[in-house]
Amino acid sequence: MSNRLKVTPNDLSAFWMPFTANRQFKQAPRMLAAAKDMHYTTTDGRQILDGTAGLWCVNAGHCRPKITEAIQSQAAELDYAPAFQMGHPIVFELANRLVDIAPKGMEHVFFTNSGSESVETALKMAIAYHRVKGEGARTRLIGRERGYHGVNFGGISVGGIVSNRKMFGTLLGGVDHLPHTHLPAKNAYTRGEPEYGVELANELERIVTLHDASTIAAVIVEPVAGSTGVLIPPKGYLKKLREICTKHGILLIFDEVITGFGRLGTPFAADYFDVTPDIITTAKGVSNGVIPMGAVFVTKDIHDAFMTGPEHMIEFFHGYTYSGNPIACAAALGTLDTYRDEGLLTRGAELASYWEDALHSLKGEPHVIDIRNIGLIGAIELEPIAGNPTKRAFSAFVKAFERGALIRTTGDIIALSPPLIITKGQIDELIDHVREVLRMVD
Ligand code: PXG
Repeated sequence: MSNRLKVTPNDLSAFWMPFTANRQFKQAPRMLAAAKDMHYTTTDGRQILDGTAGLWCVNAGHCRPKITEAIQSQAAELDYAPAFQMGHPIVFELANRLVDIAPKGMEHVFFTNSGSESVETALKMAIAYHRVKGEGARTRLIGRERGYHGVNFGGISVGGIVSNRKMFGTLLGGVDHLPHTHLPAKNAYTRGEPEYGVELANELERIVTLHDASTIAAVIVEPVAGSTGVLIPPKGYLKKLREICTKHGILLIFDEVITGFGRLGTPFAADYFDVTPDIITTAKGVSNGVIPMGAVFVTKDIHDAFMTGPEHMIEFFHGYTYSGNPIACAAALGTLDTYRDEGLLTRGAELASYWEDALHSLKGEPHVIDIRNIGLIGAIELEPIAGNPTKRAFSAFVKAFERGALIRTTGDIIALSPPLIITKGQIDELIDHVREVLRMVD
């Protein structure tokens, strides 16, 4: 560890931390100084088992050599190239490599710098697509309750997490929401996809009847809702959504920012559920979280619809200064090499049943009211403390960190999503940490 990293800053006030209880944190900071493979090292030298792949992004584990080396050499060779009206070779190489592993039908890639930007890009593409096809009245966007699509205005408008919305005014107009699919009374302790709830997809028909299909551009859902606390789609639900969208000429967007790049044991959730959307938004795992990057996959039909008009004209008035940044591309190529060489995009499938059994062994532990899992994702829902929601899970998070495990909580739900390199022994270790903290918290 370099000396620079050993120094703990003594004034924490200048940095306004994102999605953080700033005052609590600054009283008792949890500082990470280094990372390798499955572990973080804290500034006081403790090893922390990473149960969350950072924030669902470090799918290949930490400080992997191919990624580190790719970034280092790219930074010394071509640091930045203008993203508009100019190109550089590896952004094209990366797009091809991504299309090669993408679900069938996804033939083009648009680069962004985050999941939030991928979502905004997809929503704008959907609306503009209908317009270039001569259906400019199709502007409505349909999201889902409890959905998380990042923090920009489009994303929070189609999203369905109230605390992310209520402070920010009127949001985008012309948005409606499907009901969420969480049915604990019927589906608690389901292993994998729940039995009950496919009929909730029919709510889309009701929304279409209300607004008329001719006004609706797209439906956006997370195939597995992550941030809200891991909601796994009921059997047949996503297929049903696909059918209804196709019937009414509505684009289906899968937000795979979390599920993309091996999280479910398949390269993408579209592969897992055998449902092909029209647009897939990704970020996080595309570059192993190491350099910010997002990628939006689209079908040939969508891409080609824009390729009309005079050839010197820009076809899509959208893009970011850092779209396809060379160093981010190098990181992504190093990431894809690591995934390929270690079989990580399908490793989750080999571990899924072990993971499932380990998680469900927590049934009966104090406060547990539901356990859910799919691929290498798990959630343990806790009974909230009466009058003090989120406190119990937050205490579990703090205690787990003190014991040596990084877990993630949202509301009173513990969410787990380890790097895809985790061993069976480390799965046992992680679950034992959770078991112990459940026995410790009030
Ligand atoms: N869509 C989905 C489905 C996401 O999960 C985003 C968009 C936004 O990505 P960016 O890169 O703009 O943050 C996300 C992000 C958590 C957690 O603990 C989840 C996310 C981010 C941070 C924490 O559940 N998801």
